[in-house]
Amino acid sequence: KSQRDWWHHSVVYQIYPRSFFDSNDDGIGDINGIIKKLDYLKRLGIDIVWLSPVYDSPNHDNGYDIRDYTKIMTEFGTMEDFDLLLREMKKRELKLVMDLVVNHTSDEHPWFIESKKGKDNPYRHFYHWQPSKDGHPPNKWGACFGGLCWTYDGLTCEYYLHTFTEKQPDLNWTNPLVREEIYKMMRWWLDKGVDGFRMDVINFISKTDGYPEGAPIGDGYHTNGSPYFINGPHVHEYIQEMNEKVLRHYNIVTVGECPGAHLREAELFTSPDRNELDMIFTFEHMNLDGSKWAPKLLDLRLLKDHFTVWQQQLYGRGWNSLYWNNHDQPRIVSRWGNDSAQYRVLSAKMLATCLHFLRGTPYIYQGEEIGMTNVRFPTLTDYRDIETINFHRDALESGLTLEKIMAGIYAKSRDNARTPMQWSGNLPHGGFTNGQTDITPWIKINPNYTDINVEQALNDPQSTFYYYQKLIELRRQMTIIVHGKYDIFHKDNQHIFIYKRYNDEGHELIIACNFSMEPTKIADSQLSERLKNHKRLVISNYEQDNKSDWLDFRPYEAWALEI
Ligand code: TEU
Ligand code: CA
Repeated sequence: KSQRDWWHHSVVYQIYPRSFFDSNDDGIGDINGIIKKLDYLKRLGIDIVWLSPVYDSPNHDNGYDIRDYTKIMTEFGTMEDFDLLLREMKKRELKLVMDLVVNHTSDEHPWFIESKKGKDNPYRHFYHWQPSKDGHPPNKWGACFGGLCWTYDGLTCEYYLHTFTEKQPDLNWTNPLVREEIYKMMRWWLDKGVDGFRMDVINFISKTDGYPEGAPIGDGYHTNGSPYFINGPHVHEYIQEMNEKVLRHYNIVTVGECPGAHLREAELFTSPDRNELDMIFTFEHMNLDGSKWAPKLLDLRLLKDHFTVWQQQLYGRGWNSLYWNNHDQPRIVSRWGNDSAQYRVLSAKMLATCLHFLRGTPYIYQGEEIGMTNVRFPTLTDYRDIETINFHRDALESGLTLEKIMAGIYAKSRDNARTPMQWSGNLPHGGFTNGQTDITPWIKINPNYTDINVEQALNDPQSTFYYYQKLIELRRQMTIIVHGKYDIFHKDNQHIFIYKRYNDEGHELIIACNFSMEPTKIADSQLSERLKNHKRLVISNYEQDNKSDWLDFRPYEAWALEI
């Protein structure tokens, strides 16, 4: 069994290929670009790469709308390039996790094209088709990126279901033929030698029979259908079947992306004796700072409670994934740290400390390791993300001021994470593409690449990069980080997150992070005394000579002590 649990002590790096590295100067990141940067990843020390979709796609949602599951997107390269990537990764003992997008396909997938042709088409029931109800759509569920979940098709006079955009029709998982096709495709990739899957919105695949109407959501028209398609009635049955027919026959890692999944669902998905998945991405902590487009300041106590519950309750019952960032989230240093010149590096290291000493498998999103920040493009024309574009349109229609709209976009747009990777300070594109001024990258680079870039980070021993490198190395050296138990101190403190990792043999680490730019002191003489008598300073984002009180924190100070 333990040989199959390698992902317990692994660190994952997520690549969003379109924005990673462009090897042929057309302004779009590609597979050969990834191959060129494998030694960089090796140097960072990660074990696994999760690759966002590289499959053939019309790119309405940047590859999360797949037209052909076994063809590589032309802009990214060829299947030969992919095979070479896999070989080069194996050579370096790096594992490759593919994105598996099977809640929906593109509307240009041959299955959907067939499905549209007629009610008797053999592919009709690959998707969710419904007749109108008294001249209206089957219900008023709002779709994830705006508009209705149903689109009418004039040829057969029926509606099809899409929980995302109209170009992403949902597959009908009640149909065993659909499931078999998906399993076949998964085996095809696994037989090639890939090491697992990150499963896109996998807890959306089962819909409640009859598509019941949801509660009004307050925009005057749409309703909330999510109780009927998130964590739906048969989802665990399907995943157990997928496990039985595919997953268990390979030594792989699986992570389910699960918006709206809480502790109970996490346990159901990841408890080893249920034979489903290895871990899930929860969104609980991502939803603590207000709604998507109307962000609020984070109350640190809520974040501490979240981690405490998950760390303690999943112990021995399941497994956590640990993340601050991905291609859908704003940059963490801008979000819960401080991206000013004075505090950017300090706060990026603080956030890394907080996350990387927890129990679970950590995920690093490209650019996080050099402290890349959010971007502020002056107008909508520079944005590419379909969610952002749709929000802008709907918000304007609903009468929101442009100022408020842009404030929401600056804080939360997914494009914050999707600007090109900042490899160097070289003009004009920061080393992302070597195309000259006649080439524009598919999305503009963050203008701060002149200061924040990989070349700079590698030349600076105090950089965020080397701090991440050390955290990764520590996880490799110290089993307490992988397997230790967790407890929290001073849970009501609003600025400091201080917790311990420990085992029954008396091994103990205490980790502390000041989430604020204020110097803060915790009055706890007993704890202070224990900290003074520590065995070893494991890591810190400040120099720690002549420290008199470990509970007296400077702005964004973080440290870990072995007790
Ligand atoms: O994201 C699922 C998801 O829940 C997102 O809608 C998320 O809430 C939103 O992006 C936050 O702004 C997955 C993929 O990660 C995302 O890129 C895709 O667009 C989406 O599924 C549809 O495939
Ligand atoms: Ca390219």
